[in-house]
Amino acid sequence: MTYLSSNQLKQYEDDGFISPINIFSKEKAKEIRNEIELIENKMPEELEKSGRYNAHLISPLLDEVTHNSKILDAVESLIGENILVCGTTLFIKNPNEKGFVSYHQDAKYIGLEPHNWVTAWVAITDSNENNGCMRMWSGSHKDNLKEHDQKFNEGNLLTRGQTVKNVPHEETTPLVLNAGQMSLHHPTIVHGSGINKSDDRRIGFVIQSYIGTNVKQVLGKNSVQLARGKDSFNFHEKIGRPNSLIDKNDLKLKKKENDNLQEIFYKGSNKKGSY
Ligand SMILES: O=C(O)CCC(=O)C(=O)O
Repeated sequence: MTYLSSNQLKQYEDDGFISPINIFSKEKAKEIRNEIELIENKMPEELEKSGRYNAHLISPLLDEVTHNSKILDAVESLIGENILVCGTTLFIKNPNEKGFVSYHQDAKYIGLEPHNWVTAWVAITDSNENNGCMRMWSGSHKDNLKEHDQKFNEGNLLTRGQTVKNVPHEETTPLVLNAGQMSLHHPTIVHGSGINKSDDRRIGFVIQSYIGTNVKQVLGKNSVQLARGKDSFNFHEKIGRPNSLIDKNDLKLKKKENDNLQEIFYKGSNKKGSY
């Protein structure tokens, strides 16, 4: 099944991303935002810092997004019919905070090889130039992996402040999305985002990433969910889907997964420097 037109497939090949893609209504997006904020209110630390990873394991609505058939149809057109969910991240930028994401390539630090995977960025709120939407360096996915500085800079939402130098910011494309739309991006495209200058939150729920069953984790270990098709490679441990909202056992599983992820994200880190 495909949810993408031939123009969109060409956009992915030429530019390294596809945007925007309609997935669900604004009303559904609001319902999801409410569930995220309910978790934040009940358990203030649960979605902060490294807690922002794998919220789909404790939120039935984020789980529903992760396994949404329109998203999976689109993903299938890019990586094939056997699809695993490797993890998710909530990228939240609150107004009056200095959160930004430096220009980087996901494939540089995620450890997923070969690059038969794709990242889906789902807008839970509108995302635009004023509130710090993602910006893509079109065509940069065709180059080799670039050197990244590790800046550990304040406000940077990346664990090590991984930064590609000399990105022509003026030439990058802003991915403007309405709540309920998504973009898809290639593992090697250079991308980043600026700070939120609006007076509301910018919330992106990112499936990072959907991987083909032939993809290995070469920097550590992380578990996966089967999203579609079958897995005849069995490279990864499989985990289930949430029992209910912030279930006790699901919270433990999320913690375990996120501890493993920290290992991967800090691998190769030599404090400040390049890699
Ligand atoms: O949400 C953002 O601003 C950046 C997200 C990102 O870098 C990603 O999804 O790979």
